[in-house]
Amino acid sequence: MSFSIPEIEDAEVIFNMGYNGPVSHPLVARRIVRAKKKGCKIICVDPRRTETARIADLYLPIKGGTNMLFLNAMAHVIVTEGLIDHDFIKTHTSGFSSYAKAISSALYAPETVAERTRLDPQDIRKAAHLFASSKHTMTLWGMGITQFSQGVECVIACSNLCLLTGNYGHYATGVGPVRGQNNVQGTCDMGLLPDMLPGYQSVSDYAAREKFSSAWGVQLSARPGLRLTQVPQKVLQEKDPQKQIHAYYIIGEDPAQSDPNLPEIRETLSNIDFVIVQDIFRNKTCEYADVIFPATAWGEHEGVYTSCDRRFQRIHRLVKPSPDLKTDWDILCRLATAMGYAMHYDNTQQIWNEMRSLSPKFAGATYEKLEMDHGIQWPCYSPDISDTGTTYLHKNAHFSTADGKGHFYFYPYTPVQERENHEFPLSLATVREVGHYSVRTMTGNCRLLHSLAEEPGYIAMNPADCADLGIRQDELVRVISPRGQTMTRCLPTERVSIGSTYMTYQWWIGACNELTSSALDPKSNTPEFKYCACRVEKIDNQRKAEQYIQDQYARIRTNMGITPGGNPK
Ligand SMILES: Nc1nc2c(c(=O)[nH]1)N[C@H]1C(S)=C(S)[C@@H](COP(=O)(O)OP(=O)(O)OC[C@H]3O[C@@H](n4cnc5c(=O)[nH]c(N)nc54)[C@H](O)[C@@H]3O)O[C@H]1N2
Ligand SMILES: Nc1nc2c(c(=O)[nH]1)N[C@H]1C(S)=C(S)[C@@H](COP(=O)(O)OP(=O)(O)OC[C@H]3O[C@@H](n4cnc5c(=O)[nH]c(N)nc54)[C@H](O)[C@@H]3O)O[C@H]1N2
Ligand SMILES: [Mo]
Repeated sequence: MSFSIPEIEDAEVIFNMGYNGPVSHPLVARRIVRAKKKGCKIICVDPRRTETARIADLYLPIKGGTNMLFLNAMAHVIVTEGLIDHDFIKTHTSGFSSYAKAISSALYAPETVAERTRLDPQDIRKAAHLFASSKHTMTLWGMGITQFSQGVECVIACSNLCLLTGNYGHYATGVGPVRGQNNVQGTCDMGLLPDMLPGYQSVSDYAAREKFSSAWGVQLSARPGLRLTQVPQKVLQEKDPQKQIHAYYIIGEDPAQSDPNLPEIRETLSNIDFVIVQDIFRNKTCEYADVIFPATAWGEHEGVYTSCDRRFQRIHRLVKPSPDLKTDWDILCRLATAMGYAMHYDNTQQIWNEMRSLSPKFAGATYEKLEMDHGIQWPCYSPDISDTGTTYLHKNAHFSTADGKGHFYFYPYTPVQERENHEFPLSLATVREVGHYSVRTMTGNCRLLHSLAEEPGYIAMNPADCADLGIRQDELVRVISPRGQTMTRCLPTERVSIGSTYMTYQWWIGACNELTSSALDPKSNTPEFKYCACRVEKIDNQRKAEQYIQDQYARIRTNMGITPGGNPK
């Protein structure tokens, strides 16, 4: 994220693209509401009428899976109607002329994309004018653009809009990928990306690799590792024994619930010789584990989390964990030592200081400074007290590229990988709900949240589609895709357009990942969670179906070690 979360309140225009703040990040959403009260104009682009759509000045109900057509049409209007910031483009960017030529093609005129995006061309023109009307336009995006087979390119297309209009490099402007978990940014910062060492130093960078190799006393490989979603292919299809995966060490992830195409994931997990799961609860993946390492949860350990605006935040132990639990870092040290590499730290501060000494971007973020105020935002280069970190990136529009300029890249539209057809006439997008969190191990073990929403969740559908199928609110229905099927309840709602359906991925029985496809973005390997084809079937014997749900739930909870009251054993 190039700006800081508090800056949202000073935005003059918010371009909210495929992001559902009120459900996913209520505290961020509150800042959007505060900005609106101060006069900020909101553009919301989402196929579903979300709460942000409700308060938006301009709501564009885009057809799912057509983001690039729309983003290119936005750029087309900005370029062809002369809304660009000439000085900014001349001084701070490169590649404009070839980009402008491609984007000016009639293929991207709002009138040309209207039918496929299902948007009114006048609304696209209005949105482009509003975007370009301010130097404090902030772009917020979420999984509604990244969880597609053309995710990365759409992110770049959003960045192009900021470059075109001079919306980079000063206060309250820029790009905002509002990230998922409290520490998903931190895992990237610390080198859990397969091609990066801590501090965004590439494994292919010889000098960086040598620096880490000598600090750790081992020779590091220049070959990037694999990504989570590449595992099924490496287990099920790889013929070369040297490249097959035989062991899988899973820390704080529940692929048997959260990965796409669960029938394929189950086959994958069953075919791996050795699986370790390290978690704070028994999750679905534990069923496939040879070894389970129980770890401490937040509140039981020390550490640092990074929020999505690059802010390192020190966390403290509040509760003493039970003696049979260890922290994640202690388990890793013991495992490494048992495997012949003596890894030892006395505490998290030692780990942090070693990491700072090897990562220039983080070098100045000492524990002492993190304790002051509200943490430190990277980059923070000097331990000197005067270096208080960086609130917004690319100051004075100087970018961290070789030539210091922002680069334009043009991408044509790539359609989604699976479309509605005769057998599967509806589209399915999978999203989140406010009362539960990802794989629900944490919130599903909380009795209060239990009472808000229960298994097997819902499929949201347009009332006209429900009427066609003769299904009513709360009735159990079967949802089927080319990969599998699941059972859930019907939720008729006008927020969803005809022909499209929505499920949340929180449910153990109504598990939408039985249906989702494993098509990936070729650049990030992120799955196309937001689009596949499905059909919904009425269930005649509702009593039997209700009984099935109860039996299934009892079985799953027993497997997970949860007693009927919702408390873990
Ligand atoms: N309560 C709760 N909060 C959470 C989570 C949770 O499970 N529960 N999970 C956390 C995690 S891991 C993450 S990554 C974040 C994600 O936060 P968000 O990105 O807000 O999550 P989603 O609901 O998956 O998707 C956002 C929106 O994309 C829209 N969308 C679908 N298809 C399209 C499309 O083709 N174009 C456009 N423009 N929009 C589309 C959906 O309708 C949805 O409103 O939330 C985090 N916060
Ligand atoms: N259909 C569909 N599927 C999706 C998505 C979607 O939009 N649609 N979104 C995707 C996204 S963006 C994400 S981020 C993933 C999330 O999916 P996951 O990462 O699998 O889910 P989480 O609930 O975040 O947590 C995973 C596990 O971490 C454990 N855990 C929590 N704290 C700790 C800890 O301190 N230490 C250890 N060792 N374990 C801990 C939890 O108990 C849980 O079992 O789901 C993805 N799957
Ligand atoms: Mo996420």
